[in-house]
Amino acid sequence: MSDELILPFDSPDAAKKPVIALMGEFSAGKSTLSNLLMGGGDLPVQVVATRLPPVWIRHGTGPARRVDLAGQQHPVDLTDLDGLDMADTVCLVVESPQDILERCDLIDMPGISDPNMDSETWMRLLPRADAVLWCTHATQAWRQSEAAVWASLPKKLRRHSLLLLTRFDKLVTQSDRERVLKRVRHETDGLFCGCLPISLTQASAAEDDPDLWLQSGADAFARRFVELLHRLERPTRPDTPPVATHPLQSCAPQSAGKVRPRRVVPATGTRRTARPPARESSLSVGA
Ligand SMILES: Nc1nc2c(ncn2[C@@H]2O[C@H](COP(=O)(O)OP(=O)(O)O)[C@@H](O)[C@H]2O)c(=O)[nH]1
Ligand SMILES: [Mg+2]
Repeated sequence: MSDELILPFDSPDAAKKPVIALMGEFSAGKSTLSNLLMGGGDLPVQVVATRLPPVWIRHGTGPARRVDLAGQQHPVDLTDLDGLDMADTVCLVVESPQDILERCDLIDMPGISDPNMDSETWMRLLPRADAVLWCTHATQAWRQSEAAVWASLPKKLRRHSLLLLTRFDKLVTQSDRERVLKRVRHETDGLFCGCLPISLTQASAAEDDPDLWLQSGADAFARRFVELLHRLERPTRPDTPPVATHPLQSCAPQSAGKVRPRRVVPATGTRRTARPPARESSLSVGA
């Protein structure tokens, strides 16, 4: 894997935000997860379509563009991606003013086994990732193809990456949930810093329903994700104030143990300490 690639938005390491790659098989929920992280998202719908190169999502309000292999940027029409020159595309860059993007960049990767997408396409961007959120279908979780790809990726990613058992709502009985979670946790022991069940569709539908948010597993995930970002944040220049926002504040408990779904609120000033461990949700069997 070469890191000779030059990206137009490369910045000195000290000023770099953590880069979080969303990976997994086709249809595992990567784009749904990126929408959830964006708080419902305002990305054009085409960007969550299939058969796309990696989509690098950054903070800003600039137009979408394509980055070619030489690091040059070209305007791109997100409503008409059919003619995209995949062979000469490193990624699409999409900007959004969402608060979470003040804390990290997201890369929505193509499916790992996508027959229409050379794995080189996403492999070449991986050296840029500080952590991976790996989505695996709960009903067929942690296939050999996933284990093989993950084993081939840099070991340093393991310390900060989370495995998400998506579509956990598809496992109906509690015993199935416990069985699958136990098996996957056993099989991936030491390969991720956490393995969490989540229903992305329930979480997306939770809106202002704190119970559904908790039940979906999103609350537990949000806590772990905030912890992860906190660990990954690099010190910026000494005269730079600490990060101004705290993403996924939804996980902050309110009185009576309630949570506030997907609100992003300003931080109180200093950088926060690690968050308390996740509370149990109905999906998180023995987290
Ligand atoms: N029931 C259920 N459906 C999900 C969940 N996550 C994603 N989906 C659905 O699975 C399909 C593929 O999701 P998508 O995010 O596009 O997958 P991607 O190919 O990994 O980006 C979409 O129809 C989603 O609504 C989940 O947790 N539960
Ligand atoms: Mg997708």
